[in-house]
Amino acid sequence: MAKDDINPKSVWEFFARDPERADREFFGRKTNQNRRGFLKNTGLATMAAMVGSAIPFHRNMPAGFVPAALASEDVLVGKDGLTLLNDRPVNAETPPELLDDPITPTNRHFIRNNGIPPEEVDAGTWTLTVDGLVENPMTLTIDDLKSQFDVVSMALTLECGGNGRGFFNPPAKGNQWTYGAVACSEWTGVRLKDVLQKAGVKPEVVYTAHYGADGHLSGDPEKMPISRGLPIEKALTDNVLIAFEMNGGPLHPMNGAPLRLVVPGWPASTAQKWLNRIQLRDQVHDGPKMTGTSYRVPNRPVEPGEKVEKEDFVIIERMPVKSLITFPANGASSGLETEIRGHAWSGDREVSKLEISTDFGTSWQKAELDKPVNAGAWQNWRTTVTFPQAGYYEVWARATDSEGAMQPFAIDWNPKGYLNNTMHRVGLRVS
Ligand SMILES: Nc1nc2c(c(=O)[nH]1)N[C@H]1C(S)=C(S)[C@@H](COP(=O)(O)O)O[C@H]1N2
Ligand SMILES: [Mo]
Repeated sequence: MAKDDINPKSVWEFFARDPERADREFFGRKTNQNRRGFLKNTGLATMAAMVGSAIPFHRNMPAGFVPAALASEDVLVGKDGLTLLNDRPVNAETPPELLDDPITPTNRHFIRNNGIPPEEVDAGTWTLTVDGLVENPMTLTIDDLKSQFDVVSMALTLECGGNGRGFFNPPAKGNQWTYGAVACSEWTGVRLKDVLQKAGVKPEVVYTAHYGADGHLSGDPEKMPISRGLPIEKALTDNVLIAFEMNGGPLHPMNGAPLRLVVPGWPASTAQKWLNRIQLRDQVHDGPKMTGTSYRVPNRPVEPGEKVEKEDFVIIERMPVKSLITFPANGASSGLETEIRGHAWSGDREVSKLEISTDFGTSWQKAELDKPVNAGAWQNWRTTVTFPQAGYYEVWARATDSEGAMQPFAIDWNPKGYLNNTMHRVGLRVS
């Protein structure tokens, strides 16, 4: 990397891959025994220019790090108000009150990365290979996808399997998502089904395998951060898309530009970003994050903290019934009367009822609940509540789906902290 083509993104990327080398090459900083690197004049000037100010305590800076202001602002370019959980890899969630729109704008869609996104993507030359157990293996450009298949737009809900993990006790390792690893944007693309059918699905196929262009955190080009798949029956449903647009514009770079899968209602880990290959297999796919205990839960209820044997874990398929209160925000002040609103969803099913309680679950009132705009979209709901007097209240929301499944009050614990669909609670100060 030449010093004169500095831009924050590439600086950040470089530091993310190999901080000590980046320090050395970028700022001419050498790491000594006590791991503190002194910036030389040019390096110091460069860093100061990037953070927009002189750095009085620069001698105290440890080696191999990116100034926090630079890192956090930089990785969330094009996002608005997201909470950064982690910057290597980048993981950011959306506070519930910023998910208030019926359709999630691109700048509010959460980011869940397992690796390092590809640096330079060119939608014009990007290709998707469809191979494995197909009659006609194909390699298609995005223009080929647009010209050879029906282009469709759908609002589709993506939720990380680990959304809500932060509330598990005993805690589970991994990103401590609270509420906001979920979104419902409008995606434009072609149906996975149409592409697979054109390629010709051989009778022995049981599973898909998805591959993307992001790099492993170790920098090892032989390793992939994640490669998951779907049972072929799910892959052939109508609302699994290969998407090249999001909310009528390009995909955000962190949400998989220029091409990704969108798999509504299933753990969003199945929705490969920076998609460049789909392979059909005659066995359950065994890529990274597909095996072991990744995206798996015990095949039976377990005690909190219980040790579960690997062979007792099953792959998560549909996501459970859940809802979110997006207005008012937790901790807000309100008058005696206020509107309450949010969204509800249940993987592969419809939500049939949304109720709210303002008296800690003693009584429940039904909210007005919209039909999904299409299968796979979350459902918007709203209601007005009148509080009997001033004071502190909690609004709780619970959804019930078409099969009668209802959100629980307490977490059904599992070792990896998946599938937390407990009721959302919002505290209000009423005056
Ligand atoms: N190539 C690739 N695809 C990926 C991932 C990834 O790290 N790399 N993360 C997956 C996970 S775990 C989730 S929850 C969703 C998140 O999608 P988003 O970042 O667009 O919100 O992308 C999935 N697809
Ligand atoms: Mo995820």
